[in-house]
Amino acid sequence: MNIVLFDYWRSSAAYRLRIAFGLAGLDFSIVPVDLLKGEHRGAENLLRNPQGLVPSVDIDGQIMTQSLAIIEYLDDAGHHDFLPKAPLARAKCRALSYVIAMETHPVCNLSVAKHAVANSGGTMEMADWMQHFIPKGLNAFEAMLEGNGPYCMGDRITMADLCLVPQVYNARRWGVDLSGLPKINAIMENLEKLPAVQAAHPDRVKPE
Ligand SMILES: N[C@@H](CCC(=O)N[C@@H](CS)C(=O)NCC(=O)O)C(=O)O
Repeated sequence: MNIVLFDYWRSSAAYRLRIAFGLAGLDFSIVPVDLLKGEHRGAENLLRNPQGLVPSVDIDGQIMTQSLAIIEYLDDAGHHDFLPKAPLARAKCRALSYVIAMETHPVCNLSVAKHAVANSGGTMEMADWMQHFIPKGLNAFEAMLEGNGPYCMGDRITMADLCLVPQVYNARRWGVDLSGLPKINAIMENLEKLPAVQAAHPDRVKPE
């Protein structure tokens, strides 16, 4: 299988996929798309990703977008189990994932946050925006965690963990206080021991 990830090192959604490929033992190459230079809005990226976002993935010539859809594809296609098999647990895993990927991450997207700050009349900085929205999501995520780990859905790493790692990275980056989230902190400690999670860290893939 030939996999190319069109990646931005600090993109949460791309980070999810780097962890997924690593855990699945799938080799992939990276083509950087620099968000700071606006490359995501360029013609080449729009052909791959009409939303003008990263990541996109080319798997054996098939271009795919939307990180959660790609993670579910890897599960459906039998490359790695990223969701529990039982329908109820599967739904709960998706619910945790969506708290981050559908409610928290989209409002903290660079273009959204920049727009809000630019129109705040100087009353708000980027960190204020992040420190408002990231805790909302992570507090809910913490409350929804049912077991005692070691991972979000118990013994196996799932899509929910793949969503959590980049969101916590962002929380730390923006100075969000995570001290009131004991379950998340314990799960992160377990996840951060894994070579696939370590290898996917933004600092490890940041272009020179
Ligand atoms: N739901 C999409 C989200 C993709 C997304 O929001 N990508 C961000 C980086 S994490 C992006 O390209 N942002 C560019 C911008 O905001 O202009 C996915 O999961 O793939």
